[in-house]
Amino acid sequence: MESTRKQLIELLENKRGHISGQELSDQLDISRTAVWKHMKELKKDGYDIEAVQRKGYKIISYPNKISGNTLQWGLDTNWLGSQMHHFEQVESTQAIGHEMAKQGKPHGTVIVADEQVKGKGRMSREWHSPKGKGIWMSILLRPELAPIQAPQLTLLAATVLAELIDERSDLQPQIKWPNDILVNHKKISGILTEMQAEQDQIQYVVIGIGINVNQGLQDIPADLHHKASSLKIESGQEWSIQETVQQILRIFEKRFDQYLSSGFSSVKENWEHYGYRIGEEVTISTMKHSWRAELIGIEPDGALRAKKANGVEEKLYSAEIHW
Ligand code: BT5
Repeated sequence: MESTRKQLIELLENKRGHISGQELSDQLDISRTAVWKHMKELKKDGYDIEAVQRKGYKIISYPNKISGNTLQWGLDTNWLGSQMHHFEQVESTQAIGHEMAKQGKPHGTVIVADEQVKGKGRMSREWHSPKGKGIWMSILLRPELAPIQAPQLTLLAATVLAELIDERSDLQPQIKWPNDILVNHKKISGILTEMQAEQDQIQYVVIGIGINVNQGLQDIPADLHHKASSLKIESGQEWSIQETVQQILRIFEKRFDQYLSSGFSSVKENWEHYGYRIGEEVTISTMKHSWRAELIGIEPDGALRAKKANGVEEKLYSAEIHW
């Protein structure tokens, strides 16, 4: 996203020594006062900027804290993240997503928090979201889709995260239907899609994405050790939260636009590429029943297709999978 702020950073970065206020004002075509105001904002966002009389400005160090501004710098999307709201601590970014939707915030608004104290999973389960260790983010969308299509957005988000991990590392991400991203059989990430809809039209959707990024084992509750992990534990290195958020948004925008223009088939293909235990026998359970079946893939509408031992195939819209 081109903004004066972004251009200002680039000018500061590209100059070896100091760059004068006059030069910045000429190049950016803004007043000296405006330059000074931007500098104040940069400092607020954690940039350490040296200002020397008659020489000008120079970046001494970059922020290591995230803000709405730092998340937007270097973000090369067209609409996703055009409004970026960052919070240090929230109960849940989902709740804020709903509030912002009701306030009329636009399609593509993104909410990111350093910490959630009431992070939630599906069916009111808890989502552990420790401070500064992961990506706790909600995306507000206002798509012209029917409510029945909303689950497809969960699958789309899952493919985006799998693609990101695939692009950025040697890890082999897999998607466990419908919303878990696994690496080495452990859950790294979960997605929660919530919507407000009229009978045949979605008003808005809030897609919640939780990714365990830089947790060590000690940052993961003991009762989850057997089934949860983080990108850092699995890859052996720290990941930049800021860059990772930006990459997710870039891939998300691309895949979402593609989905709107050419339908669910591209998502389906991508999903099946990463699908976990496809072709294998698993246990499927709903509130009432539990049975063994072979996972076949997903349907053109996103439902899970499975085959029972007696050969009968079934379509599932909500269920849990175990093995
Ligand atoms: C999910 O639910 O996987 C959806 C998680 C969505 C979290 C995001 S973070 C941003 C946004 N704001 C929110 O408040 N939520 C969204 P589900 O499939 O129901 O899985 C929940 C289960 O995963 C829990 O019951 C635990 O067993 C396990 N779990 C909890 N925290 C975890 C974590 N950090 N990593 C891996 N597993 C976890």
